[in-house]
Amino acid sequence: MGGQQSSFSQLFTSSSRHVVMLGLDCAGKTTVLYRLKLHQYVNTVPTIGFNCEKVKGHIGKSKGVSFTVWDIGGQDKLRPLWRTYMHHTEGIIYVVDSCDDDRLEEARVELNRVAKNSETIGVPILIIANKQDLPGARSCSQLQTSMALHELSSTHPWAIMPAIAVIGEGLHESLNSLYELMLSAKKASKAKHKMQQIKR
Ligand code: G3D
Ligand code: MG
Repeated sequence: MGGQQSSFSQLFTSSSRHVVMLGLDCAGKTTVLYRLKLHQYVNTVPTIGFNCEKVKGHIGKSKGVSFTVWDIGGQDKLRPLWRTYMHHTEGIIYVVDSCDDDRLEEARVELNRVAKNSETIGVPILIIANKQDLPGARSCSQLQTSMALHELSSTHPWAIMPAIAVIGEGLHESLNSLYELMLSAKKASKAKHKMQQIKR
């Protein structure tokens, strides 16, 4: 199931919110995408390049809202590609394997790199603390501390949500949480623009 199968003419419509999903390889990004899209578990293979799907929000403010979600391959040799997909994105989902203590530092460094990229400044970031079903999974508050998420606050609205992508738990809640951040960011930017106009 690859992005190549998607119709590009359908993807680039303003009626759909552009969201990029990033994270290390094996964090569960492709599982998240196809759970959101198909409401079933899809046996994934390592993503070479990207997958892209249109997904509809199911709950809260995101209910009925259409999202175009890009799932970008997370292997280290593919990470330079992330930059390309961050252009014009309205929201970022960053998936973390909550059990993979050995790679938590790598996940923190990569998230930091994303946050420092000038293309993403001000873009809301929703961190998914995935694989909460596994023994030893770190809680959201533990990840918040160990990944120093407070450092994001100066440049990005952000939130962290727990999930079990294999059964779909927490995914629509996460999408809704991202959408709420996107709405607040839009409101704040509109207000700032208005203030600047008044000052002139
Ligand atoms: P990626 O796209 O980020 O590289 P994938 O990750 O979606 O391909 O998932 C990597 C592996 O993690 C897959 O297992 C997948 O089933 C598993 N996984 C994803 N989400 C969860 C979860 O919530 N809980 C558990 N226990 N496993 C999860 P395989 O065995 O196919 O490599
Ligand atoms: Mg993948």
